[in-house]
Amino acid sequence: MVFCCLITSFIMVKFINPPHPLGIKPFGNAFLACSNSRYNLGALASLSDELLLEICGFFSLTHLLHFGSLSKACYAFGSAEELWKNLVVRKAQSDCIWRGSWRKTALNMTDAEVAHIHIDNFYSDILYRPYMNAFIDLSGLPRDDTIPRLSNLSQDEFSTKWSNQPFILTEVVPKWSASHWDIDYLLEKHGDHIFRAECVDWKLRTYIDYLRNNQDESPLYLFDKGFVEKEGGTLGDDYQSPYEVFGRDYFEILGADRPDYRWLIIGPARSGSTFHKDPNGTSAWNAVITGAKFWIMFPPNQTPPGVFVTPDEAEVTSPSSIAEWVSGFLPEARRTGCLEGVCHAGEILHVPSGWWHLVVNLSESIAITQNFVPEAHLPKVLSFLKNKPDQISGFKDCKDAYEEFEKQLEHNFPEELARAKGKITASRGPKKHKWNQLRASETSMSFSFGFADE
Ligand SMILES: O=C(O)CCC(=O)C(=O)O
Ligand SMILES: [Fe+2]
Repeated sequence: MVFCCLITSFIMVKFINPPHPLGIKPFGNAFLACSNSRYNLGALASLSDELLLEICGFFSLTHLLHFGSLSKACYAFGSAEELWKNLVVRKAQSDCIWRGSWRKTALNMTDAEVAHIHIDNFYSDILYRPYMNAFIDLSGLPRDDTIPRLSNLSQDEFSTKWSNQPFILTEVVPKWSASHWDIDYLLEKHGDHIFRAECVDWKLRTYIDYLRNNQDESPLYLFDKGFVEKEGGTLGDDYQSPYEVFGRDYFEILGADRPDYRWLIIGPARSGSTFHKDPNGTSAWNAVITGAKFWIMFPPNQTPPGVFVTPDEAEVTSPSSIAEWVSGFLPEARRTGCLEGVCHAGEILHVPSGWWHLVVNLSESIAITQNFVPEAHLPKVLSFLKNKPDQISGFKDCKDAYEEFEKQLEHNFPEELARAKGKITASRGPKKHKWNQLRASETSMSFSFGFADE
């Protein structure tokens, strides 16, 4: 596979390149090949691979099956897993049985029923790449831990020194009994209960079958915000206000009206979260119960390489998968100075308000994350709720989140509210004429018009 290098040569991260199960090769190989089975597509051969896949995306299950039986080249397109995934997701069955691939699941096929077809001389990056990305070698990712690792921290140290810094707490034992959770325990308690994993609501049992047997480039990630209240209630019993280090969470005063704030997270190796900032200006802790997570973090004002954001940060665009970002941009991220580290089972990572983060599970993992508002970030959260109402998320019925939060703070914590408002005003500084603003930024005078990452 000499010309694999055409698409993989610029990739610094190691991939174990197994042959594609249908024999599809990276496009570069076509330049030295004597024949190309793409021409079996007939008139369709003039369309780009992207367009062909797009068209196949409109087919029903039966039409996709028929299209795939027209020729080997049609079979190559008609077997693309993303097409079958869409069909399964559209059907939205909570009692779906995972069969090891999206195609087999959609067609409810066992391995014995699958035809073994080999397509010679077929070259396509768009069909080969997702398969290659599923074989990223994660063990080569972690380098030096640049996220500080602290064995312990007092509430006071957190609020005075660390509320703006990522860190990993290594020895703080949470006040919960979730530390004994593992997949078998969760299956026993909740195997037949429905959990949310991105675009599907599946029985936990089905999700675990998927987790243990899939070759997706970006495996579905179980991210369930209702785990504490889940029927049977045992997860809720195990989960009592876990960490003192982070102090008071000011969103607690919103009671049942607070936005979504805690999630059970389960995923296989390779699953994870692409670059984002946490919602509503909140901070978060993320506690790993089993497995290990690799974190890359950037401060609020430093947009990660390969990530594009609109000026108001309402829209974030980044490569389609974590493997794609890692292979294309990790070296540059390291050059520009990201923070990185591995959070192991029993450890908790702190995500300060506004920090960019990308997370990838190095192995099958269970974690819990909770978002909170420490006093140090009250000004940021208030500013966010006031200035970005269109980006507020996770509130249920609250009409004006800012007004409600301000009212509750006024009632319960008037001094903290006054201090926060004072900081917001101070950070805006005196109003300046546009010309003076421009001069100030040109001469690098320290002058800010709002919170740095707003
Ligand atoms: O565990 C993960 O994938 C990351 C979740 C996350 O983004 C967070 O805890 O803020
Ligand atoms: Fe996050």
